[in-house]
Amino acid sequence: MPTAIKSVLYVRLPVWKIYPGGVVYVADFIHKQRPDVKQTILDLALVEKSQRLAVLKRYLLDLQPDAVAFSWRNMQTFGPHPENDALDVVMKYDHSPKFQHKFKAALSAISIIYDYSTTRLSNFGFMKTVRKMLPDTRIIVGGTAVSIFGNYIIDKCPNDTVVVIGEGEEAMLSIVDGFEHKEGHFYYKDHSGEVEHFQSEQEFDLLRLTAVNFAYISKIFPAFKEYKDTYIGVNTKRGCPLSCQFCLYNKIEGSRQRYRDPAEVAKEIDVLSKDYGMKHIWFTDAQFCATRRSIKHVGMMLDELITRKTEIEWAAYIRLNYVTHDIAEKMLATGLNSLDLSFTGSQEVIDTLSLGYKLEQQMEVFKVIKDAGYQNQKIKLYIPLNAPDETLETLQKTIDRINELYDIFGRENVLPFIFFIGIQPNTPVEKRLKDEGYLSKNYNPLTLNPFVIKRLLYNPKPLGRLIGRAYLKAAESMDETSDYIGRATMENIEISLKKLQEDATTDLELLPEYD
Ligand code: B12
Ligand code: SF4
Repeated sequence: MPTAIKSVLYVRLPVWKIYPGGVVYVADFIHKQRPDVKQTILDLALVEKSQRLAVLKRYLLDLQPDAVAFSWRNMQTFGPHPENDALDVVMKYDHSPKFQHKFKAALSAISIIYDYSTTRLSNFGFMKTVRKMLPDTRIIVGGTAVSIFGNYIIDKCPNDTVVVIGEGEEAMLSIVDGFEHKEGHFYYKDHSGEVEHFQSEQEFDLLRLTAVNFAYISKIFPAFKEYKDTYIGVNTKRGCPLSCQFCLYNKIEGSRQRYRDPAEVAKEIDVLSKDYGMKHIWFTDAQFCATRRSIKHVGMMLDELITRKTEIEWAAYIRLNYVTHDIAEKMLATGLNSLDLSFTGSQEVIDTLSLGYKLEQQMEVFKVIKDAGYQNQKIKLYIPLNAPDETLETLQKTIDRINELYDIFGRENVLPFIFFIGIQPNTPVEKRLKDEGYLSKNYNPLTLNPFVIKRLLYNPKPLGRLIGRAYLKAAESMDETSDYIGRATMENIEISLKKLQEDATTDLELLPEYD
């Protein structure tokens, strides 16, 4: 007879402090379906590194849970940008003409990789500790890292572990119910170490995800209040039907967009704001405005927030194509704090990356947002600089478009993020770069080899050098009075492009060293 689980300890594995939205949704769903199950959330992101193992052991001894459910968010975090040290390290190592800079960068790289590998080992160590202290407890591991690297993780887990891929609600419910009637998508390593792979036909119906009961959550997760002044993740939908070449969100969440009830989403946010003083919301949808249909849903949800007079500031990954004047007004009225979007100023690069929109239309929508009551919100441009097929001409086009955005919104409000394509497993761009020989056919995406890791941040020659040196020059001149590093980098690129034009050459080797 399968034994139903009576108690679950959720352990959120360490990350840089960020609200653990995934675990909260899973625990809330289980509580609504099986209110008798006793649940506790331990968030190791909030525990000193040196104390984590001891705290976990104490929880295991005190609670003796029937199941320990780990949530693993990040595993391969190399998607650096100007607010992340790793970008500086890679740039200096690859493009600084100064030996001492390269040497220091190499040392920093060793320490970043050491940290990266020890975090991974210690996470598996936590699972082994559970197995040792509580041999009959079922171990479950879920979260985005697991959704991407599930078969690697199942290999390293102790026996009797379920590794849940993608959404956790249904899989967790079937585990809690005794794991006889299986649901969701998972790998199960049984008591003898044999691995079973299961994927149910049905996708989770998001209408079942009603507003989180935060009164319950704050009881089982007392550290919840420590997130008061951070961005709280709220899901309004899951899935993305688009297929941008570098992206795997559509694989993590599925390609069919499914929606929550807009009134339930608004209620969730209203409670966060009014009862818990949590006023910063990040809509953690893979894409907040992907399609015409999803824009309607966004509109309904924003209407609900307006009716409730909910006071928040919010952000999300936003595509502009379908944003109308009416939607823009609602976005601004409900507290849009920044516009975070992928941006390139060249239709050629948009098409190469299959981003699926027209640049001209996107530029028009920027003006619509300006006219709809824009008030100095930041415009954050995640620029896939030096993407495959980028040329001197496409770079110049991007600079021209950014200059247009400075004119529309004011230079100080536009933040070009120097962002490169991070090559991710099973994406079209990965396939292309394997076919072209840039990556070896059997490279390991979780390698600790710094030279392969560096290649996964796609910034190849010859433009890589021009961009790298423009960035380093900008970084070197930074002080509190300086321009934002992304803007300064784009300006340096523009200066280099002008120089090439004056010299009537496309030979990048002829550019002077930056110092
Ligand atoms: C929104 C988002 C952000 C926002 C987050 C805002 C916020 N306050 O929450 C911002 C922009 C800040 C951000 C930053 C970063 N992010 Co991010 N982000 C996402 C995104 C799009 C959604 C994550 C999310 O919250 N989803 C909604 C919640 C409800 O879902 P969930 O957490 O996945 O939980 C579900 C399942 O995973 C599962 N589950 C989770 N835990 C458990 C536990 C158990 C036991 C079970 C059964 C199931 C389960 O069930 C949950 C409900 O169904 C994902 C991509 C994606 N589409 O998933 C990337 C993603 C998570 N990010 C990623 C990365 C790398 C980062 C950064 C490191 C980037 C960088 N270099 O700076 C930083 C790190 C931030 C940090 N402190 O850790 C990676 C992580 C995986 C990896 N490659 O290692 C992802 C997958 C994107 C990618 N390209 O690979 N991110
Ligand atoms: S729209 Fe966003 S989430 Fe969807 S495939 Fe493109 S990059 Fe990924």
